[in-house]
Amino acid sequence: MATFTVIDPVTRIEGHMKIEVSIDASQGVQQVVDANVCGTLFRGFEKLLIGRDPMDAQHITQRICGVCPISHAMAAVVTLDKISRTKIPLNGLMLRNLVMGANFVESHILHFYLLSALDYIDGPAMRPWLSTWSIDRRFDKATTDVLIGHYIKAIEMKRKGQEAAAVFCGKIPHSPAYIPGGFTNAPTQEQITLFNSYLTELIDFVNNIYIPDAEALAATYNDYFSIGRGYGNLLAYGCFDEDVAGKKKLFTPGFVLNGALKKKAPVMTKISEHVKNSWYADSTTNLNPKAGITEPLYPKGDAYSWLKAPRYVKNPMEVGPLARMWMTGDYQDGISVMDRQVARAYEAKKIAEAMARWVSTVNLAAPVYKKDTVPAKGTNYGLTEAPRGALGHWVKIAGGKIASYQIITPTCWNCSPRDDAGQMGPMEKALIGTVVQDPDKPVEVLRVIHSFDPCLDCAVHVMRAK
Ligand code: NFE
Repeated sequence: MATFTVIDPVTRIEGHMKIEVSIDASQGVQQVVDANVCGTLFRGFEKLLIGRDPMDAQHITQRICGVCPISHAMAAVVTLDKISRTKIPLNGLMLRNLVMGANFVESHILHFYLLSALDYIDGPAMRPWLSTWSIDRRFDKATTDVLIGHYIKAIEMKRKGQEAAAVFCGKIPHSPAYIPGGFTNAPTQEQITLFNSYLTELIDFVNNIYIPDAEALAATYNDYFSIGRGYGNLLAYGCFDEDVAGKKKLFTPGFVLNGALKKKAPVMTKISEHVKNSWYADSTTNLNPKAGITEPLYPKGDAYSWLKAPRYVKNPMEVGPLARMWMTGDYQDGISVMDRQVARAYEAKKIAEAMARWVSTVNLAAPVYKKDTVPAKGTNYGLTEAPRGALGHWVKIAGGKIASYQIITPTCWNCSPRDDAGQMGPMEKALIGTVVQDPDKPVEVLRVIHSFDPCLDCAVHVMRAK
C-alpha cells in the first residue's frame, strides 16, 4: 500500500507550494508513484492590470516577484516596443541586458547556496540552519564547513549582484528604469567603473567558488544524474538581445520535443493553457494566452492548483537554465536533478562573462532612449527569459488602456498541474520513480523539487480569507 506524504509548505523556494506524493514499496524499494504539485495562492495580476495605463505594466508586473522583477520589466517593455514598432538604441539594449544579467547571476547564486545546498549538507546547529531531515549526507565535515563558509559568502555576493544592477537601474527589486523606448538613465563613467568592480567580484565568485562547488556536488551525488528527468521536453524563448534587430541573442530560442531538438523559435499559436485541474472556470480552458482569460473558480471538483497548465503543442515543457543551455549547445549532457544544478552554474558564468563584453560597448555619448509613444490600440506579446526559464507577457490595448494581459511564468510551465488530457506537469513527472529512504523525511523529493528552482510567487499570489 502506498504511503501518502504531504510537504506543505515546501520551504526554500519562493512563494507557496504544497507537494503531495504517494510512495509505494511494492517493488522492493520505496519510490514515488504519484505526485501532485499545488500552487496554493491565486496570483490575480492579470485582473488588476485591466483598465490601467499600458505604461504602468512594467511597474505593476515587476511586483509579481522580488526575485525576478527585471524579467517582468523586460517582458512588459519589449511587448510595448513591439506594439509601437520602436527599435531601441543599442545603448538602451545593453543597459537592459546588464541589469537583467546581474539579476540572473545573483538569483543563481541564491538558488544554489541558500535554497538548494541544505538538501545535501547540514548547516551549523543554529538557526536558520537547524535541520530535522539529516539524511543521505555524503560530504565529510571539513568539506561541509567549507560549503557553509561559501553559503555565508553567497549572501554577500547575492547582495553585490543586486547592488551591481542598481548602479544602472536605480533600485532593485522593482526598478523604474525600464521604459518603452529603452532605459531612463544615461550612465556615467563612474557608474561603469563601479559596475565593473562588482562584476569582477561576481565573476571571481562564480568561477572559483560556485562552479567548483556545483561540480563537487555533482561528483558526490552523481546518482542524481539519473534522478528527476521528467518528460525530457525543453523550451526556451531566448533572451539578451545583442543587436537592435533582435537577430543576435546570447540565449537562442528553441525546443526539444519527443527527443527532437529544434533550434528555432517556438510557434506562439501552439501554446495553450489548460485549467481542468486548476481553480479557474472550465469555460476558459485550452486558450492561447493571446485570448486568455483569468476567471478564478474555487473550489472546483478535483482541481488542485492555482497554476494553469501551459502546454506547447499539447505537451508539458520544462523551462530554465538547462533548457537555455541546451539550445545554445553549451550543455547537452542530460536532463536530471544534477544536470539542472550544473547547467545553472555554467549559465551564471556565461552570463557574467557576457556582461563584461556588454559593459565595454556602452557608449557614454550615445542615447539610451528613443521616444516611444505607445498607441491607444494594439496587441502583441513580449518574450524573454527569467532566471527560472521562459517568460511571456501577452497584451491587448484598447482606448489607451490595458484591455487584456496574460502572463505565463517559468514556474507555471514547470510546476503546472495535470492538463485537460490528464498529463502531469513537468515537475510532477520528474518526481515519479524517485526512491525515498524515509517517507516521513523525503529529502530526495525536495532535491528534485529544488532542482527546478520553483518560484510560486511568480505563479500565484493572492488569497481571500475564505
Ligand atoms: Ni519569482 Fe520568476 C518564475 C523567475 S518569472 S522568480 O517562475 O525566474 O516569473
